[in-house]
Amino acid sequence: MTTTTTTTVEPHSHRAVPTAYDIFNGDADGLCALHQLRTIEPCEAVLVTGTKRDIALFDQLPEGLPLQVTALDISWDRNAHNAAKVLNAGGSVTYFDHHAAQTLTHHPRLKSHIDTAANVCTSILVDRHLNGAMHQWTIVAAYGDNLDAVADQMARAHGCTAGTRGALMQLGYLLNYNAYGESAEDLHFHPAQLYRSLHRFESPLDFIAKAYEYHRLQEGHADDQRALHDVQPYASNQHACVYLLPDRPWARRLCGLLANKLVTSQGGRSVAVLTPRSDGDFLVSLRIGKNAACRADLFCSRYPEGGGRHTAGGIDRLPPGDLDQFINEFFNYLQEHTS
Ligand SMILES: [Mn+2]
Repeated sequence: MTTTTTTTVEPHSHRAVPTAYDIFNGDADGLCALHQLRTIEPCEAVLVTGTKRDIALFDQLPEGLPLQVTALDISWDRNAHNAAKVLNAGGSVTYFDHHAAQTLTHHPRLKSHIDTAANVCTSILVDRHLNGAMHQWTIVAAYGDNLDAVADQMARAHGCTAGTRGALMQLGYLLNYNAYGESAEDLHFHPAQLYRSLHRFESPLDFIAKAYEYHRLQEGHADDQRALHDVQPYASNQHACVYLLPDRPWARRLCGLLANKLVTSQGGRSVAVLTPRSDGDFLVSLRIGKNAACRADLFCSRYPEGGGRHTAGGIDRLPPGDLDQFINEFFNYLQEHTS
């Protein structure tokens, strides 16, 4: 039996075309930032979000309309071109972010709250804007964005008990974990769904105690950790280990976090984690261990879709035929830069 769904548009509908858009990174920081902002400054907006790697979200906006866009936790530089289109069409843009913004310009309808200091995340910028009205969610976001020392300090200043601090940390970690995957299909929850769930809770402790989504994330994370137990290095020497993960959603969720975890447990050795993409190529997450005096971004940028930061880099696409050569080059690079 076939079921057909039809949408009927009322000819004299007074419903306006939506013009307000909230666009945000689907990680802990993006979720917590929008939740705080929309609890204190409510707005019926269309949500645009995705995985942690989906940064160029302005691409998804309709063109040529005077939209009212609020953007959170996505780099200005990656969206500058399409943000300018919104402004040129008569729209307005409010921007909260802590990533690269070297191309930031002034415009009468652009309100930017951008600070690229290492000790802030987007939720901290929203927290400043709202005078700390929902501070516990900022603490969750800081833990989720790997700003543990900043989060600890905020939790102490806020008078959190050790138990509360631990719970907020775990929530930040799990919200962040949910955002990792090649596409939204790999995630336990689409970040828009996770946002709608947590937006019902003024206190993160109530979300932890009552939300189905929180318990599902705890279970999903535990299942993924069990799957990881069977993973062995594909190749290794005294300088580095290379891991090849199976073609499974859990592997695409964990690859970035796994690389972070492995590099701290390998006695200073460097690590590359290769995860099969849905198109057959590999995604590479690479971390330089403390024994080596070299840079992950410099090594990764030898490859067409590679880049990153000093200690953490990645290659978006490595053809399987290049696997052996990649391993040789990685091992040689570390050999040259380890005393
Ligand atoms: Mn962030």
